[in-house]
Amino acid sequence: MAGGRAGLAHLRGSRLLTATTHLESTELKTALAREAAALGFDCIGVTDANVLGKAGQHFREFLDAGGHGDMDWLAANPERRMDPRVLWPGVRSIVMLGVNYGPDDNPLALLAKRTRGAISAYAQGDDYHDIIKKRLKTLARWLHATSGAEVKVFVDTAAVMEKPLAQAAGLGWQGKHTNLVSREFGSWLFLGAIFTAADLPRDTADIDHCGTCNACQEICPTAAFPAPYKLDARRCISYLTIENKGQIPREFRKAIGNRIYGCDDCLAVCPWNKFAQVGRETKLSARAELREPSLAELARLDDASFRALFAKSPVKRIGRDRFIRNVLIAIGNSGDAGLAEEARRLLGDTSPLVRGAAVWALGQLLTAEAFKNVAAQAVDRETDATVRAEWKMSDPHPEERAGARLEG
Ligand code: B12
Ligand code: SF4
Ligand code: SF4
Repeated sequence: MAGGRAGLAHLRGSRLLTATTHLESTELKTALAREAAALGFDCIGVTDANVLGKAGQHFREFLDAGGHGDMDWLAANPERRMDPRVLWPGVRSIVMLGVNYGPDDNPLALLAKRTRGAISAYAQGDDYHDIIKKRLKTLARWLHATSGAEVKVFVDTAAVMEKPLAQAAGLGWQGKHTNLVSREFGSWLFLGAIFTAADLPRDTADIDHCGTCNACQEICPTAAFPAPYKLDARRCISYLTIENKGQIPREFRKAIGNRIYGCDDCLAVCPWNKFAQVGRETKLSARAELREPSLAELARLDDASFRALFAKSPVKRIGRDRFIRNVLIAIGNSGDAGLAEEARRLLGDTSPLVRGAAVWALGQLLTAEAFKNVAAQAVDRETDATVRAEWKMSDPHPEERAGARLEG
C-alpha cells in the first residue's frame, strides 16, 4: 500500500487470516487497514523497524545543539528513540496511522483579532492522545487476536520518532517545517504507532514534495528554523507556550501576539493544505467556546473554572497558572488599554508566574506615568525576586522611575 493514500479503499473486502505466510500476511494487512478505517483512522502504512538511520543521527544533532530546551524527557534514553528495536527488541513491523484533524477555518485569520486568544487547531477539541490511544489499543487488540503476534501501541508520549517512521511507511514526508505533510491531508495529521511482532508487508517510503517552497520558513514569527527541516524548539511558540514552565523569555513575547496555546502558522501556510479536508472526528473539532475566546474572560479563570473549561482538552495539561501567563502575554500584545485592568488585578495573584506576566502586560499597555503609579503601590509588596526583576525590566521609561524601590 503506497502510504495511507492508495490504502484503505483498495483493500476493502479481504478475508481475515491467522497464519503468517507471505500471501497470508498480505491479507492480514488488508484486513488491518479495513479495521483501521472502521475505527476512524484516515491513513495507514507499514514500515520496518530499522529505517531510522539518518533520522536518528539528525535527532542526536538536535540534542547536541540543545534544540530540545527543557524537554528533558525528549533527551532521555536517545538510543531508544533512534532505534525502535532498542525500545522493543521483539518488534518486526511498525504500523503507522494518521488521523486527519483538518480545521474548518483558517487558523491564521484569528491572529488579527487581538483581544481574542488563539488556541492552536489541535487543541480546540478533545485531547487527541486519549482518542487515538483508545483506537490504537482496539486495533492492536484486534491484530493480536487475529495474528497471535505481540503488539504495543504508542502515541506521542513514548520514545518513538513518529514523523520519520510515518514517512518510511508512506504516509507523507517530513516537510521543511519538520512535520509530516500528506498529499491528501496537508499538515493536519495526528500520528500514532503500533509495534508488532507480526511480519507485515512494507509500504514504500514517501518522498519530499516541498520543492522550492519556503512558505513555512518565512512565516515563522520567532525565526525558529535555523535551516529548512530543522527546528530550534526553544524559539518555537508551541514550546514557549506549552512546554516552557517559567516566564516566557522577553525576546519572544511580542512575536507571540495572541497565541495562547501552541502555534499553527507554519502548518497553516503550507500549500499542500489545499488538498486537505475537514477532520471527520467531531470530538477533535473545535468547541464553540475555544474558537476565539475573549482574553478578558480567560484572565478571570481560577483553578476550578480553568479545569471545567478545559475538561478533556489538551490545554488542561499546562495548568491554570501557565495558561494565565500566556493569556497575559496576549493581553500585553492586544493594544487594548481596557484590558490593563485585568492585568492589574492579577498583580495580586498567588502565582509569581502570573504576577510577572501581569507586570509585563501593564508595561505594554500603560503610559509611563500610569505604570509608575501602579509600580509605586505594588513593588514594595512583591516578595518574589523574579517578579521584582520583571518590574525593573518592564518599566516603559526606566530613567523616570520613582527612585530606588524598583532597583531591588
Ligand atoms: C517534541 C515534540 C514537539 C516539540 C519539538 C517539535 C519538533 N519539530 O521536534 C514542540 C513542543 C516544539 C512541538 C511542537 C509541535 N508539535 Co509536536 N511533537 C513532539 C514529539 C513528542 C517528538 C518530536 C521529536 O522527536 N522531535 C525531535 C526532532 C529532532 O525530531 P524531528 O522534528 O523529527 O527532526 C527531524 C528534522 O529536524 C530532520 N532533520 C534534521 N536535520 C536535517 C537535515 C536535513 C538535510 C534533512 C533533510 C532533515 C533534517 O530530521 C530529524 C529527524 O527526523 C512528537 C511525537 C513523537 N513521539 O514523535 C510530537 C509531534 C511531532 N507534534 C505534533 C504537533 C501536531 C505539533 C504542533 C503542530 C502543535 C502546535 N500546533 O502547536 C507543533 C509544530 C511545531 C513544529 N514546527 O514542529 C505532531 C505532528 C504530526 C505531523 N503531522 O507531523 C506529533 C507527531 C504528535 C502526534 N502524535 O501527532 N512538538
Ligand atoms: S509552530 Fe509557529 S513558532 Fe513554531 S516553528 Fe511553526 S511557525 Fe514557528
Ligand atoms: S510550507 Fe512549503 S516548504 Fe513548508 S512544509 Fe509546506 S511545502 Fe514544504
